[in-house]
Amino acid sequence: MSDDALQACEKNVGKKCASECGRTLYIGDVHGCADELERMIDAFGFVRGKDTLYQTGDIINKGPDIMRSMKLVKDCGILTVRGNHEEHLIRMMETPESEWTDKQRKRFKALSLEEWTYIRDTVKNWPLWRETPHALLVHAGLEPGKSRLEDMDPVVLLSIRYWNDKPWFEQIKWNKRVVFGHWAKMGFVNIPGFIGLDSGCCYGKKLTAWCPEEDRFYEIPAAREYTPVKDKAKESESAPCKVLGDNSPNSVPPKTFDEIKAKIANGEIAATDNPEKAKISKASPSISAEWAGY
Ligand SMILES: [Mn+2]
Repeated sequence: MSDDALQACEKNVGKKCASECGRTLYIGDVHGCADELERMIDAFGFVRGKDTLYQTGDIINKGPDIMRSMKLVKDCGILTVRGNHEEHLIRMMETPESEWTDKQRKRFKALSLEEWTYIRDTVKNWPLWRETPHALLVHAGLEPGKSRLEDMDPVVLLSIRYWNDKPWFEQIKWNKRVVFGHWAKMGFVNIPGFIGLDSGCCYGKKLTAWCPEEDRFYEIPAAREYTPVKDKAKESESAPCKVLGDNSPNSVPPKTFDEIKAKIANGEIAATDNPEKAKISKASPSISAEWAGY
């Protein structure tokens, strides 16, 4: 920084001076990849008390070091939003253990009850979205057809990818840039009005971040593949169908993820009399399948 700029900056102490004095970094989905998160913060040259860090949610699960990721969030004052994984944890801990799925049981074994309780109590305070100076920050995306965030279903904000078979961001006009994560398979997105930062670090790809002041993206390659990319269809082949109260003796449980999505799309297993929920099921069966336990 030039001397003049520095002086101007010092005169402005207490005023907004972000472009000279502080920078901002928006970081994608971490999923327990604490090494890569730490290297990202170093690569950016984060200065405590001066720079601001944001993150797209999904700090927990999948990767090797969930507690250390949580600690970095706390120690660096990272401003996060809630991801679907954090939301699932909150809801799971409100559910009796006897009702947990095998997948939930397996995930829970990664840490102690005390650790999960600490995480749950922390992530409960994470908002579904943040209005920041440069963008609207949200975990997955926005619900097409609605203009107010308050009117959007939280489940959609946390889980949307496709909506009527097209990416959600092709169906949204927003008055501000939207920064999101969640969609590792789509990967890095940088189109006018939208920045998608989940580049699949836990799948051995990379952690991506955006600095608006420098108009620059940062990338940290994953040290290794921490978790395999799962084939949801295969995974659900033997999964019992516990979808939304379908206990009729003649019901045949769906065998594949596509089958589940199809059944939800044509209303067979999305037993809901809530028209808003029914609309979501139709436009994005994956969202309903995920929240029904798949
Ligand atoms: Mn997610």
